[in-house]
Amino acid sequence: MALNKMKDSKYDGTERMSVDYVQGILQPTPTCDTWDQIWNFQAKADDLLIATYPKAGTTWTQEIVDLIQNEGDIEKSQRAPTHVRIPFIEWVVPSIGSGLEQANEMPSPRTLKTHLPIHLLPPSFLEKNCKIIYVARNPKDNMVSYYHFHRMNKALPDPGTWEEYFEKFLNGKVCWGSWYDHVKGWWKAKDQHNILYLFYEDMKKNPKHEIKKLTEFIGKNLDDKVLDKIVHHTSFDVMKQNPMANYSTIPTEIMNHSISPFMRKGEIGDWKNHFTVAQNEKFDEDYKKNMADTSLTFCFQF
Ligand code: PPS
Repeated sequence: MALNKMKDSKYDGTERMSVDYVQGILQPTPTCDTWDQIWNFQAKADDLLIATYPKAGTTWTQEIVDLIQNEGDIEKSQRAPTHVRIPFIEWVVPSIGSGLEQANEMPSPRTLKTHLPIHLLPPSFLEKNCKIIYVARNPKDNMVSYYHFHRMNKALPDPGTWEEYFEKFLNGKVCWGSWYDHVKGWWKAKDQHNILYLFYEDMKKNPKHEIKKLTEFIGKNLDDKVLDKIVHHTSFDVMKQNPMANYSTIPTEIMNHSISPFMRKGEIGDWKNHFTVAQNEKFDEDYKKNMADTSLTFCFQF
């Protein structure tokens, strides 16, 4: 379907978004319908891409990157909501807009967001050797965060009960596919391409250290005072109160923060409040099997 036709669609959040498949990966239907245009997206050499599995710390990283690029200028970071400042290239919510159109209309240098697994990334990003920041989060907390996000966000399917969602996540039957394939695919690619691979848990434990890494990767040189300012303005508590970073500008019919706020807890280890003993055992067994072929490791508690 053409993007301009999508705009006329009646999707307004009164019903849950339907899903379909792109090469075996579940995606919201509007993304599937515009897949050819997404796949053929023309990245430019000076694009900076933030890539994540959903709920791995994307918005946090977007806010940090925007502040680094604007040398800690808080007023500039207040110019628009996150999804307007940094288009989400495969995101199409007919009543709100299309990330692809936003990106195409944006002047360079652009910072963009994607949740696509590496094998579905529009090829021009790697062909143009774009800088890519990838952030991964431990799968237990990632799953819990994604479950609550489904509950509050009508642009995703109904998650069902926690027990049902747990099985879907484990089997990769959620939008953007298997967490395992995602984090492992990008991990494998990081040494061949211009990719900085970061972890949510490291950002939580030592934000200044990770912000410095990001600053260096982006090619900026910021003094200590500016770095401290960025640490403060991108802390969970400050971002939670920031309407330009907490998704409160999205209509309530689509994202209902009274069901579960977008800025929910922002912690390491909240999975312990959700996983039963049996689920934890099942998860650990599955994790061991799926992570046997990678050097990638995760931290599950602070
Ligand atoms: S999305 O929809 O995929 O873009 O979501 P994403 O931004 O990747 O993930 C949302 C989770 O990240 C938490 N978050 C933060 N944690 C710590 N510090 C800061 N500043 C921060 N900003 C966002 C957010 O609360 C979601 O995690 P949960 O566990 O649900 O709280």
